[in-house]
Amino acid sequence: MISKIFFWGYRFVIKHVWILFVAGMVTAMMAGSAIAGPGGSPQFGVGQIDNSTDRFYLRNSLDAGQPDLNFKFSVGIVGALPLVGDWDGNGTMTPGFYDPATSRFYLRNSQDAGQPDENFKFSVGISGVVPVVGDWNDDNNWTVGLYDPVGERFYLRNSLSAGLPDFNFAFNIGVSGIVPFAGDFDGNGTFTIGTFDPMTKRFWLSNTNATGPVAATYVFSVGVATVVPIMGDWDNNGTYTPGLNDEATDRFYLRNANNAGLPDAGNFKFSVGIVGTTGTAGVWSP
Ligand SMILES: [Ca+2]
Ligand SMILES: [Ca+2]
Ligand SMILES: [Ca+2]
Ligand SMILES: [Ca+2]
Repeated sequence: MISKIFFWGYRFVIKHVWILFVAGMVTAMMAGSAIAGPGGSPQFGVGQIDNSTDRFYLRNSLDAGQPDLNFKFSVGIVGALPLVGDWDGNGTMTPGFYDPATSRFYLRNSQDAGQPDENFKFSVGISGVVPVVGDWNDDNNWTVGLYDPVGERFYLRNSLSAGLPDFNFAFNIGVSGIVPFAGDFDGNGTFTIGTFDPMTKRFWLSNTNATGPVAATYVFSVGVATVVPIMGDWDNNGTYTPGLNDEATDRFYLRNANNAGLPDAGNFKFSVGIVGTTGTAGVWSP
């Protein structure tokens, strides 16, 4: 019973946490162009995920409007946490789930209903860990990781399979309750990690997947208490920068630089009229 309460309490945190990864991971794609940005590079969009029905609502642009597509991808597990990433390296981000109860990932390579294309357990034997995703080794294929909020330690793996972490390092900033995320903050093709403090809206970024100095830290706040972080390459220049999503209003606040300032990359509401959806971002169309 106690563990159940703990789990649900954690689930709240985790839900926000993974939004970050999702956001963070969201970028590695540099291909294609149905909705091309400048130079034919891929365009980031936003999404809302309805955790109660496992339905994904995706919009291909960074502005208010209707979803360009929606689909249900479910693995039938209550409490599984949704993710998005480019699992097959084709430039398009697709859905997935992480089941905290079994430490198992379920990933799909297309934006539609069906069975997971990848299904594996990645565990570091620690309860309460939350998932992060990204391309840790610059081979275009996004893989998974786990963050332990208690030990402030990241465990990242380069393949979509069971096994040991390829990276295992502390990123200790001495603040409790922080939320992890990932992104390519320096544009070198490799995703690295960061953390966000929901209380102060402070971001800490690292450009290496190892214990080391903080590459950047700044407060990005829009004066809204309930926002959660979402990282993305909003202007298609190759670098991931911060965003904030207010789940209470479904409003996104996006910034094009890794420093304090105004939401110059977007300030808009993307809602599907369902209470309790989780905001996300990604390149949905190659
Ligand atoms: Ca893909
Ligand atoms: Ca990779
Ligand atoms: Ca990088
Ligand atoms: Ca950018």
